[in-house]
Amino acid sequence: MTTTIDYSEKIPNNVDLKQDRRLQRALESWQPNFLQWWKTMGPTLPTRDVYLRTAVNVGHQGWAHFGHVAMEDYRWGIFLAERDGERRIPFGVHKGEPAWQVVPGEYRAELRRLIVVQGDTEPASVEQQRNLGLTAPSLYDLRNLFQVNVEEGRHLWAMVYLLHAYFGREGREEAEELLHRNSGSAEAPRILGAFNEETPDWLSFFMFTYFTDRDGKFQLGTLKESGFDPLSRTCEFMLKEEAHHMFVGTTGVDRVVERTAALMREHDTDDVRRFGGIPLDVVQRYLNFHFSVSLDLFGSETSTNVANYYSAGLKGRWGEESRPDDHLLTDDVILVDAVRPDGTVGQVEAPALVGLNSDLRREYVADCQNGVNRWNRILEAAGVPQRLQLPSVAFNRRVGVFADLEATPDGQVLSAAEWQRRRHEWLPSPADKDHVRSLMVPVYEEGKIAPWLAPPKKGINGQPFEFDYVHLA
Ligand code: BYC
Ligand code: FE
Ligand code: FE
Repeated sequence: MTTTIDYSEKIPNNVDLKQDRRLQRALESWQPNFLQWWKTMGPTLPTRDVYLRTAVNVGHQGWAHFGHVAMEDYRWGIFLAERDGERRIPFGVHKGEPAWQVVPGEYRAELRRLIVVQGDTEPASVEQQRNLGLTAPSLYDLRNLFQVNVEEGRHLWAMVYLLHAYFGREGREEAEELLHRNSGSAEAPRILGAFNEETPDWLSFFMFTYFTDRDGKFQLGTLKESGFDPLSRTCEFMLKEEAHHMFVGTTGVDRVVERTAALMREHDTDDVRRFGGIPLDVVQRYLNFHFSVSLDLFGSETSTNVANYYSAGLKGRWGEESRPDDHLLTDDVILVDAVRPDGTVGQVEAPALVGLNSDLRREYVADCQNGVNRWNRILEAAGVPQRLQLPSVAFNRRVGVFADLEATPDGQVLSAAEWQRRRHEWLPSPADKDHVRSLMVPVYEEGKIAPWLAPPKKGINGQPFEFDYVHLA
C-alpha cells in the first residue's frame, strides 16, 4: 500500500489500482460518464483556470498542493487514509474483531445503502451550486466555490470506488445511478430532502456550507468508525477536505454579519436594505431554513435502521472511541426529542440503540451553536444589540416526530393554518429572496468585493485577498 499519489495515472490513486486490471477498467469506463456529468451539471461559469488545492499525499504533513489548474483537468482521484493493520472494530456485536477488509455477506445490502446515500449527496451539492459562479462577490469567493465543487466531485469518486471495488455488478449499477439522479429533478430526485433544495444565492451557499456540509462532517465521522475498513479510511480522508467547506460557511456568514453590523451602525438603522446590505432578520430566516432542513438529514429521532447499523458495526457514533461505555448499548437509554402527550415539544426516554440518530443530531446542534456564538460576538463587538439564534428542533421539520406538527422557532406549537399564514416571519419570504438576489452581482476584479459582505481576513494558502485566484475564460 503506497501513500504517495501517482499523478501519471489516468485515475490518480493510492490504492494500487494498476494491480487490479478489472477494477481499473471498470472505473475507467465510469470516468467519461463522470466528466460528461461535470460538463452538463457542474459549474456553468466558463473559466480558464482556478487556484485549487489538489491532494498529493494522505499523510499529516503537506497533503495538498496549490496551483492554477483548468477545472476540466482537475485530477479527481481515489485517496484513502493510511491503513492501520491492527485496527479493530470499535463497537457493536463484532467489537474487538479485526476490521473487515471485504464486505461481510450478511451486511452487504445495508453497507451499500449507506454508501449510496452518502455518495448521492456529493454530486447533488455540485448541481445545487452550479450557477453561483455567475454571481460571485469576489475572485476569492469564486475560487472557494470551485474548490468545494471539485472536492465534492472527488467525494463522489470516493464512494464510487467503494461501490466498484466491493459490490460487484450492483455496485456498478449504483455508480451509474449516482450520475442519473439530479438535484430537484421531478423524475429522479436526489435521495435526501436538503439536496433537492435550491442554492440560488451566496447567502444560501454560506448557510449550506455551514449547516449542510456540517451534516457531512458528522455523518462521515460516524462512518469513519465503521468496521468496514475501506469505508473508514476513505471517510477519514474526506473529513480533512470537509474542514475547508465548513470554513467557507463559517467565515462567509461572519463576513455578511460584519458588513451588516457596520451598515447598521453607520446609518443607525436595522433596515440596511437600501444601503446594499442584508438585514439581520433576513440572515436569521436563512439560518432557520438551512438549520431545519439539515436537521432532517439525521433521520427519525428513533430508528431501527440506525440500531441495526450500529449493532452490526457499520456506522458508529461521533467520537466512538472516547465514549465511556460498553460500545454495545443494549442496556442503555437515551433522551430523544418528542412531542409530549399535551402536544408540546419535549423529550422522552428511548432505548439507546434506536436513539442514535438523536445522539448524533445533538452533537451536531452543539457544534452549530458555536458558529452562532461566533456571529453574535461579531455583533457584540460592533455594538449592535441584536443576536442570532438556532431555532427549536421542532421548527420546519419534514422528517421524524415533528414532521406532522408546526412550531415557531421558539418551539411553540401552532395550528397548520396559522403557521402557514405566518411562515415568512421565520422562513425567507419571496421579498427576502428577491432582495438577496438583487445584491448578487459578480465582482471579478482582483482585490475587489461586493458591498454586501466584508472581505476575508486573509487569503488562501498564504496568498493575499488581492490575488488572481481565478482566470475567466
Ligand atoms: N430526506 O429510519 P430513518 C454530506 C429516509 S451530508 C429524505 O429515520 P435512518 C454532504 C430514510 O432514508 C451527509 N428521506 O432513517 C453535505 C429511510 O428510508 P428507507 C450524507 C429521508 O436510515 C454537503 C426513511 O426515511 N451522509 O455528506 O435511520 C455537501 C426512514 O428514515 C431523510 C449520510 O446521510 C431525508 N432528510 O437515517 C455535500 C450518511 N431522512 O430506508 C455532501 C448515510 C431519512 O426506509 N446515511 N430519510 O427507504 C445514513 O446514515 C442514513 O440513511 C440517514 C437516515 C442518516 C440519512
Ligand atoms: Fe462531501
Ligand atoms: Fe463538503
